[in-house]
Amino acid sequence: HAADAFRTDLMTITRFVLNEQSKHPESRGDFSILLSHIVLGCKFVCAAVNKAGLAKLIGLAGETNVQGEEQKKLDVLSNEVFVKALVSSGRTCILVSEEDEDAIIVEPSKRGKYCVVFDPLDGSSNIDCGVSIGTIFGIYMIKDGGEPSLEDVLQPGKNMLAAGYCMYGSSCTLVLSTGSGVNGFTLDPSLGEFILTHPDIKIPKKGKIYSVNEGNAKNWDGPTAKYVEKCKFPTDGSSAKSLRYIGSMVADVHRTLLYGGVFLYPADKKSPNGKLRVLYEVFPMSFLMEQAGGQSFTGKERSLDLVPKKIHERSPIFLGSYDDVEEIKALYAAEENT
Ligand code: P6P
Repeated sequence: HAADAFRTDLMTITRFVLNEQSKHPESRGDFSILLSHIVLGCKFVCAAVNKAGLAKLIGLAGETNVQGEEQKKLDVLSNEVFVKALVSSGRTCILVSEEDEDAIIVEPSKRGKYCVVFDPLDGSSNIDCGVSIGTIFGIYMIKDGGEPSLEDVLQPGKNMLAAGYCMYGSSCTLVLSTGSGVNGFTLDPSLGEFILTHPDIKIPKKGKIYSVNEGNAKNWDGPTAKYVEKCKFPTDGSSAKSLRYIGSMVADVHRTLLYGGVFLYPADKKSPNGKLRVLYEVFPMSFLMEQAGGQSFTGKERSLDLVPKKIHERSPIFLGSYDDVEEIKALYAAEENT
């Protein structure tokens, strides 16, 4: 009846983060303040993405809208929003964005102890056709209290304190882990609040879906080719897996997290390190997968063990259901031993 329409005990992301903080009595709340600024950025981008079709925000910078204002491309706009939100939080000291060639060192008066790596609008090439896109982020603690430097962000993914993504699609869903499990929140536009809708997400141990760009098949290495062959023509009597590939990492990973299966962006002859970026695509998604009971592999090692040398370096990635990734690891190990 009517009372159910308005659940009164709303678990908002703000309340959730403060609950997490209360588990660390020594905490001064810096982390909660940082996360609240990331959430603000996501709300802004969500509104901008939803308006894009109407306000001609789509397409190349330089277009002018009905007010004759110079329009920024959505990913440029999103980047500015996140950089400003993170700097104004007063809790960051160095930022790495997919949109900026160089790391951003925060001015001394606004510095905090966290380093944030992010892709403000991943998959933005899909905006014009309405495919879901997203923001991906990861958070490190500065290595030592000194002057912030690249050493503070060239840390292995296993050192991340938190990671998450916000997917802008039919609804706006923020998936977050602060190191003790994964939780999903959906934006209620009438409240302007992210509400806990997916508590304690766990990825199925094994899945029936594989997700890869088959168009690159001619360039794959042996183990990847063998694994995809097994998905299509299983030899153990199991049914073939379904192929689902959206071409927007946040959407493909979100489906993998909820439904199970495996997402691959392998190395190939053209791109020996694959396409996806270590700091703000591979690490955050791998962090979430492990926290949800899945795993992530680069073809050589556990993705989170990788130590990046450059802030925009790439790595192959195989992530998803634990058992599915185990199969891929076995194929790469077998190749090692030949
Ligand atoms: P391909 C989008 O451009 C992106 O960076 C990821 O979001 C996505 O997973 C990947 O590239 C798709 O790449 O080569 O399959 O089009």
